[in-house]
Amino acid sequence: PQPVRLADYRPPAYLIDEVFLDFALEPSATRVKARLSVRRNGEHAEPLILDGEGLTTLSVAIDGAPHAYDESPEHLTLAGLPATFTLETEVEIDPAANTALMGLYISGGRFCTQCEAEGFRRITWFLDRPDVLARYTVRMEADRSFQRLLANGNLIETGELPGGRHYAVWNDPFPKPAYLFALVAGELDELADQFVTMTGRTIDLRVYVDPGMAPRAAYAMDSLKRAMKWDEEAFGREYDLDLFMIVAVRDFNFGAMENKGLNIFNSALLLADAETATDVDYERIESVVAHEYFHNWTGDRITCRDWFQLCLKEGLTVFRDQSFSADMRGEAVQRIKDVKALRARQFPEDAGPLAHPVRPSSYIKIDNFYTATIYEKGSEVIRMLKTLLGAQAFRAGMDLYFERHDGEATTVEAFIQCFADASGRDLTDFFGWYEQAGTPTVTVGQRWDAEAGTLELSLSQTTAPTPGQSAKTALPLPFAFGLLDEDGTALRETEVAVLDGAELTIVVDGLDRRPILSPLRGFSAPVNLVSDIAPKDRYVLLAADADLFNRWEAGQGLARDLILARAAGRPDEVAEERYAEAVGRALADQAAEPAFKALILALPTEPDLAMAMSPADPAAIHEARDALRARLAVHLGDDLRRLHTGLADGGPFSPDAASAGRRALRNAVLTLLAVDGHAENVDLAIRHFEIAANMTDAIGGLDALIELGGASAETAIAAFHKRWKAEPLVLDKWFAAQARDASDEALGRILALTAHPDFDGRTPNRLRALVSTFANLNPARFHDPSGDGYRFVADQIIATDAVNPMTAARLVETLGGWRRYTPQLGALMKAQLERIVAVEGLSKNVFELASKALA
Ligand code: DPP
Ligand code: ZN
Repeated sequence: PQPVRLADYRPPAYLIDEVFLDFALEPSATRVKARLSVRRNGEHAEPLILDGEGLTTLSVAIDGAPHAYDESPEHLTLAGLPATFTLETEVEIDPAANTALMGLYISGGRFCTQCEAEGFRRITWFLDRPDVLARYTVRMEADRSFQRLLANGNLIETGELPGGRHYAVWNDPFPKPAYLFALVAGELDELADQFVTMTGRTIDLRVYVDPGMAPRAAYAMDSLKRAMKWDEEAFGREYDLDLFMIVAVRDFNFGAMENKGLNIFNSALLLADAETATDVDYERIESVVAHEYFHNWTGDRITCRDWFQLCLKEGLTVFRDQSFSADMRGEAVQRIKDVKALRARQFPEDAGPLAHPVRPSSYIKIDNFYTATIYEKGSEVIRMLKTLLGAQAFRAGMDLYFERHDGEATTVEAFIQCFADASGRDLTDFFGWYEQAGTPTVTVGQRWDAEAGTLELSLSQTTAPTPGQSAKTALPLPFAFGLLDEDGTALRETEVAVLDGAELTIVVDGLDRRPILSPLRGFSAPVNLVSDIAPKDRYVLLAADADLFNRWEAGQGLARDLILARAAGRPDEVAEERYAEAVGRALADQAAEPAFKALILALPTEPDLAMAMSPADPAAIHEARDALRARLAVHLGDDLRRLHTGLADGGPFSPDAASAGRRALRNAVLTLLAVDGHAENVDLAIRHFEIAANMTDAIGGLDALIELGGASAETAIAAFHKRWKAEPLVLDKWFAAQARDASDEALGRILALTAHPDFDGRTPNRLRALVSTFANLNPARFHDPSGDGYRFVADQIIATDAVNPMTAARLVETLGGWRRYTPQLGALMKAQLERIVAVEGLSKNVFELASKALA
């Protein structure tokens, strides 16, 4: 397959201004008539080349008369065209057979669509590229059993038809690219509400869900209203249509999709109640509902010129949703969670064969670039921009962007130019963050001159080569830091220095005591930090840093060094005791929030540790990490059990951040105790599970019992299944809990779960619950020395590729880091990648990632 390159971008040869679509919906044979008002773009005699995939063409006419055309599997070519004309086509498609879940498909007996990135071409012949913006009118008819007929924009007309059929006509007044088209038809319950905007307009809000599920949409609706309000206050953005709809479907490749006026959600990210959803689910629902809503301005009103600009809408919208979540749930806790996610997913990507810039310059399948780099690192870049410019100039730049580019399909350059113009700053070097892949390493050295009372900080940065980019340049980055004394008293408040070259020296004077450096506060730049801060100083930071992120970071750094020393065969028991005592003090801190303490209590994850060990030995990491957990569990045992009891909450469930924080801490305590099979801990876990009044506690209990193993684990697994077998979203959690089982004997059982009658790999949620959870969150068993874990994931990739290439490709990255592991493991991983690329008829999606992972 040939890559597409940014350098080859050309404006479209034709533009489409108006689209009229008429759908005769039938599950296995849907007819789609399209009437397009087409206009030649400039003076030329080029043909019109339309995109299509899997379409059966029935007719083609120009201005009402049949017209000759050339048809290939992916293109329809028309020559000899006037400057403006109407093109009419009719095609037939088979939604029932659409297992790739791109284009028009059926989920749970309902028609729904997914068109980003290139799914619209599976519906009709079109210029399926984001820089072709058109106004859409959509008529659809179907059997009346497909009760609701929904599309983008405003409902214009509905009516009955003979033969038990009905129809609806929708019009979307805002020009949009085809990837934002959506259609839904089927039986759905409705949750209705309203929102009054800042200018006093009343917007009708509708959430559509499976029959009987409307009560579970309440939290999504509440999140939506808060997001609408927040976008007005934080960015001055008001909603534009009179109606905003969200539909939940079970089978979905993404988490959710921002189609204009008609967002479509994976039901896992929409439905919640106390019994069936965890606090983590609530948190994600809040942030994803906000994310898709925020796309209305950053994505829909202003869209991408081409798919290389994906971060223009995604990085920016993630930054917006993270800012929203910080305001809803607390800045420090949110920041820690965001950085944990960045390190878990983006740092390994940036350090491996699939590393790419935030704005890539070539791709084979754009579907493969919905990555942590585009999203999470893309957001970090915007965060740095805000830190560098200050909140006011940042807002001015955003305002200018909305004013200047509303209604356009634009580029990252144009976006950054708005900030340069609004602030008067030269952002040429900053643009390097979009073009250079790899995580910079920032090294900070200190020289303390007691006599002079000065601290000299020397900062330097380097970035290791990444595929296709051997030479790297230094990128400007904000380095926020503060100083404390040995008692934890602040000597200097946070200051932001700019490391805008390879090196920078900062001198702080007027210090009357030896300062302790609190570096990179709030994780002010997405870098790996290397510092010479001594453990005793890190304990001061852990206890007293005014920057809560750095308090957490100090604890993580201490734990990481202890675990890695153990993994290397050099355990330091005295230091481990000291760490356990410090964690005990942090837990006793009355001023700290439970949500924060829960984060303090969690040791660095195994994948995180693997990034810090070269070559990585997952078995040694797992064992060493458990040894430190055991030390904490034993050392703090009584305190932890008391805390567990004290945090028990008898009142009614509330998903608010404070209540969720208490549950998080109580479950973190249980997680820690589960490493120690002491009878008291087993009893505690059994009770925790049995009396759980919400899903957060039920899953916490189930995880703990599975880790403790034995008969009580079997009982819990069976009881959970019995109770929840009719609830697909909860059953996903049952699969995931078992996929996380790291015990030595677990592998056989996990692999056998694909044969369970409830396992269906065609449902992406179920597949991810088992296979992604296993590969990403169970490193001890995924990296089992037998290689069976790798083989299992490869089997699933190959099997899934035949039905849903996009979802299959998402699993390839789990094998991509093979060079970072011990030679024995690396060879086994590589062998599976080789097996994958050798498969005949492999999709472009999987081929691109697997072959790059091997290169
Ligand atoms: N639905 C995906 C997202 O919102 C792709 N746009 O990020
Ligand atoms: Zn998005």
